[in-house]
Amino acid sequence: MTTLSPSVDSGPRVRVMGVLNVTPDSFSDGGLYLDPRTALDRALQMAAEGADIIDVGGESTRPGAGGITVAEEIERVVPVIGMLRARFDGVISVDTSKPAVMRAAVAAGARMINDVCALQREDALPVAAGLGVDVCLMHMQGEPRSMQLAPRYDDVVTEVCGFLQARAAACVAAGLPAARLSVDPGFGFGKDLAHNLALLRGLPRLAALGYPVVVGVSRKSMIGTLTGRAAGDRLHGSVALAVYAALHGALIVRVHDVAATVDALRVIAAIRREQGG
Ligand code: 9MG
Repeated sequence: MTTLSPSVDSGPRVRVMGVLNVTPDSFSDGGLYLDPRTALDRALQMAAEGADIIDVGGESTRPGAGGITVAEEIERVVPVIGMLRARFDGVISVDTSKPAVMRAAVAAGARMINDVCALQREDALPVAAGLGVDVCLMHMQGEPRSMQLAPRYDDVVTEVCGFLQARAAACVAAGLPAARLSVDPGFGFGKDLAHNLALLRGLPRLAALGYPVVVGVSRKSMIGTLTGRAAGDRLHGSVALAVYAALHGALIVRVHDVAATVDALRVIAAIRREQGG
């Protein structure tokens, strides 16, 4: 039996999820990939750079974002997923909270649902359970429109762990196998800088829940606060946090800058292999 903690165990390879926002208004790449062909090219570029998963989203979840209709969201993501399915062997994930979008995306070839609402919307849980795909359950306090106004916790790590554990239990009770689930503390979703830093320190506790932990910090405002840099200039901070997350229990990192992240993770994987062997 190993006595190594997740932070020093050589562990399984950390997977890279590339972000593809087919939206006009996402915080760092909004408007760049609204055209399905341009979106496909970007997805194929991330695949060539080593992405294991491509996460296709049609609705921005940045702080202050408004909503769009089901039809608009399907119109944005389904053509891209359909074209990508024929050209990419890895996992296509759909970033949505809407049951009808989940159904349409899986019919087009998605094999994972990334839900920032953790399947709490009406019908989302039974629909996802019936689709037979993997699901990432993310924590968010509040809703995108207002979540950053005054986030408050007594103990952010304990509360986020408790929420994710309860949502995972609800999924299993609804027939979604535990082996299909991953959990994500939702950096920046109703969290200030101190909450985000506490959650990074608390990653081993999240990993101890027993589900793969997904971490999405790429280009987020916490990096802007720490470095003073704009969203398009946060590569170094993003890679540093992806490496930190990988060393402390994350099994999937959700990133915009795939090539740089893959290189960094390859380097630390080699060190960890030596340590493990
Ligand atoms: C859609 N989306 C935006 N940020 C995210 C994050 O941190 N995690 C996950 N799972 N999805 C996210």
